[in-house]
Amino acid sequence: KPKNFVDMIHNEAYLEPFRKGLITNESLINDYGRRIELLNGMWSFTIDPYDTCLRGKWWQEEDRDSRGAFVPVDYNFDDWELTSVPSCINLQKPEYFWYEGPAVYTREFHYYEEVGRERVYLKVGAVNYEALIFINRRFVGRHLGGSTPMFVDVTDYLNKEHGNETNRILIVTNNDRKPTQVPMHNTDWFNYGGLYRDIGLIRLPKTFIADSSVGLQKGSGFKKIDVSVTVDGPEQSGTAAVEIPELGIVQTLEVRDGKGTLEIVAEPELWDTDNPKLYDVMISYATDTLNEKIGFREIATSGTEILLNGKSIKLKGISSHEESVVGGKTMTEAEIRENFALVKEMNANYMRLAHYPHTEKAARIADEVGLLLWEEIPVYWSIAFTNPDTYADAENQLCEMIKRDKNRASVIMWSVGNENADTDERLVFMRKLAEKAKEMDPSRLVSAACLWNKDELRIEDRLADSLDVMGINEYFGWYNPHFDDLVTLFENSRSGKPIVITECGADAPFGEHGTKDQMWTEEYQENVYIQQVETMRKIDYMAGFSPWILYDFRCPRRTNRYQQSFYNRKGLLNPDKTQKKLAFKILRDFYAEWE
Ligand code: GCB
Repeated sequence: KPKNFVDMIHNEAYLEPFRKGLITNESLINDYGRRIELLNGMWSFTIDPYDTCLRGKWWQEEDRDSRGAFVPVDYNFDDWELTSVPSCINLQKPEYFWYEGPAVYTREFHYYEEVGRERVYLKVGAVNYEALIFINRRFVGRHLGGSTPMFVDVTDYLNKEHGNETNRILIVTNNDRKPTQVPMHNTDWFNYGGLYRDIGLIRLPKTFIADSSVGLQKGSGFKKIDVSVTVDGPEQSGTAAVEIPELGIVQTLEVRDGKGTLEIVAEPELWDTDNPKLYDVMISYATDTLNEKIGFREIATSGTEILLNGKSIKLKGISSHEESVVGGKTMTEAEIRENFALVKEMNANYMRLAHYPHTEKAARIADEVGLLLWEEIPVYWSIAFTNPDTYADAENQLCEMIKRDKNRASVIMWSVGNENADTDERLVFMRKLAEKAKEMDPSRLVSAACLWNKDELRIEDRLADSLDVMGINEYFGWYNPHFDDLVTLFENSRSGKPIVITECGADAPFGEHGTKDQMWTEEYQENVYIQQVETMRKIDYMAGFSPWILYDFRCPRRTNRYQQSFYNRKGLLNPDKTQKKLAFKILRDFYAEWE
């Protein structure tokens, strides 16, 4: 608590207690199948551009004066406005639209302890970019990274009396853009802020299954399933049980020092995009049981081909941001399903979830409907590649994404970045990330959306040696006017590994018509797609395609008043997805026959 007024307004050390490095997640992170008691709903809220909450230590709520008023005198959570959680600050009121900076959310809740489930984790689905969590006047933890969840053990922070005692949670969010963050201060998307995914409590027994992976063993001829389990709590050694009722599997697994693995001989029906078969899998240990739905499939490469379950497959896809005109980054399940239905309508089987981890609900739904996914961390453009804190932040986001989604059959690729110039510093930084992804998950492919050699018109990037699949962003017909150069680029690049065109496209607001030579018209965009797919047809080593982008998205950099009005217009649909542009059909027809 500040000693006096002068201290409070002048003391710039107010942030120090919270900035002791990066607080990474505790062991639990994949909460699939866990019951979550949501703390969503109406929260007291204020934007706090001058960081007054942290300076004045409002979270300590310590004193009341002789009148019963909070000290410092001029704040009271109950007098703040209410906002609904989850949501993006910027869409709550017109005057918050361009807001970037600190904000404070707080609410009270009751908590009654349940015998046998005494441990409690708080899950914060996502906060962009920094979250400082306080419960009952104590600092609980900090999370960095705008798109991955935070799980923290709050057992010792809660009031568990069976009386009327309440608990107060207070979260300071901050979506300031900074050159040392991941992404840095300059991107091509809107910087929504706030507590924008679900938040809630997860009750667990004292010893619980903190992590598990279940999947087909790579190279086993689709005949073996690998299971691994990590437990947390006092019972570090014992026996876990694994059941897959539909396959008649009931087996045990020995856990020693908190870890155990098991190889099961089985021939499950394989998951693929036409037959997204999921099995119920139950893992139990001590008094804890975890239920997952798992699809068994194998993803691999051979030469320039990508193989799904041993068969060559073309990734017919489209890129997408996580955005809705109504909710910003807060996407409803219905909106995710709507996007996936559009992808299916396009005869596609694949989606690039750009440029940061989307909600885990996306991969869960993709498992169910049968779509392949590329997931990515926001190592975008010119990251502070020489800064060790920036690396730690990037790696943390990568690990959180992999831990969160590693049991999803739909996810086939981890991407470690997008359009980063091929410098020595970047090579060191991103190679380390690629190696980390491989070490954590050898069963999936690692990629990045790379630049290419513009002088020699050749697909060339030193990071390629560390990647399974090479992604290429190219904008022939838009940023680069000479379409013939694409043919030369492909001819000059005899790749030894699969290449996916991760981006290409052109801007056109829906309803803007003209000739195919007039930029910013649907006809121009359509013609770019026509030329692009004609060229693609001639290239035998092309393994996938995910043009930019399914629908138009908000972007502060796009300032052209008539054509853009703060939207990137490279979508195949308009921002609310009610209208398809002409190019949609070109891609749909191409995918119907591309083999
Ligand atoms: C790119 C970026 C993407 C942009 C796009 C564009 O290469 O990867 O984030 O939005 O170009 O429209 O310029």
